Amino acid sequence: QIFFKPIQNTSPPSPTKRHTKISVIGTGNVGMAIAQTILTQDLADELALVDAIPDKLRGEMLDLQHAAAFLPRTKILASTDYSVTVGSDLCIVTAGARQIAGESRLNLLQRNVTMFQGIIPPLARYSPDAILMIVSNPVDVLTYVAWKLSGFPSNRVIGSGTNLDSSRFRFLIADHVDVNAQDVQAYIVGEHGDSSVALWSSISVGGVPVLSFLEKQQIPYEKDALEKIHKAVVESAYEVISLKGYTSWAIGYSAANLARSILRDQRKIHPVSVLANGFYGIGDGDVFLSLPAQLGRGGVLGVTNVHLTDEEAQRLRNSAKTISEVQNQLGL
Ligand code: 6V0
Repeated sequence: QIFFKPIQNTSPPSPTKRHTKISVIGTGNVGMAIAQTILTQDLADELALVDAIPDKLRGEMLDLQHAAAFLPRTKILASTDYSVTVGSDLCIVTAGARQIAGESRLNLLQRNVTMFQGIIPPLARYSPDAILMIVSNPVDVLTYVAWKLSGFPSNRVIGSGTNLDSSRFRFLIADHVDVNAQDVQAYIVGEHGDSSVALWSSISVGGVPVLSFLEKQQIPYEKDALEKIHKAVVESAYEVISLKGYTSWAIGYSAANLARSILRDQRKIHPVSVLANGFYGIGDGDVFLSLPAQLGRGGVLGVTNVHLTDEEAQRLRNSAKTISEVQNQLGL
């Protein structure tokens, strides 16, 4: 009112422009990489940050707010109290316990489950219509845990899953044939991490299906060479962690990429962790793992019926079995 004289008799703001709110839970390396990508890509009108450590949280909020002059306008809030997340369209959970030296994976998981018991119910209470995106590891099991604890329908609970693994895969193939990674279509599905499944028959470069092209041209290729690329994808996360201590930038872009597809109703297909029962012969118990899923404002809109070889389908079912066995030990 001091600097601007309001214009009288203007029409009310257009009702078609929705106010979009994203909450990020856990402001560690991953949470902050996601937050800053969301800001630079102008994905939200309001961004709420939550963490258990108040000083670090306030420091991160101020640091981001100080970039306001260089960014699209976004209101940034932060609190250790979940009321700050009220009315979110999308809640991204990155909070995770750090592995203690000598601790088993199962024990670490159990600690993360206890942590989720304090995170998911208040998130669901304050934003009953939100979509939950889980990033914390082990992401497939924790997405299942979030689904159970939230009481949300499964289409509104998604794990970031192998969207990142697939991006690493596309980068390696693109690097190999010297093209833009955005022109490479390739999916890794299944469990995020060690037992993930590369869908070789799905690879195309600029619309050309690679394996059938090689076969038609009678260009020999070694199955071993393909396996090596997949192995490099699996090992790349370990390599980054051994070199810089954590991974952040790629998961930041990966999660923001999913946020865009969801909030802007892009209906794009992403390999993400979804409730997988009934797809590709996966049947024993409720299990979340990554399948190529179409994402939009309603969350998961459907799962693509990609062609899997018998071996790929079997590997996927093995992945499901491994995840299901871990879940059964949690007593949820
Ligand atoms: P980090 O830097 O230790 O950050 C974790 C954050 O969580 C810290 O700021 C903690 O204070 C906070 N936190 C701990 N307990 C709570 C709680 N109860 N409530 C709210 N906040 C809490 O870890 P980093 O950011 O590197 O990783 C976070 C998680 O992401 C880990 O589980 C990683 O394994 C996982 N990642 C998942 C990836 C994926 O592709 N799905 C990729 C990279 C990392």
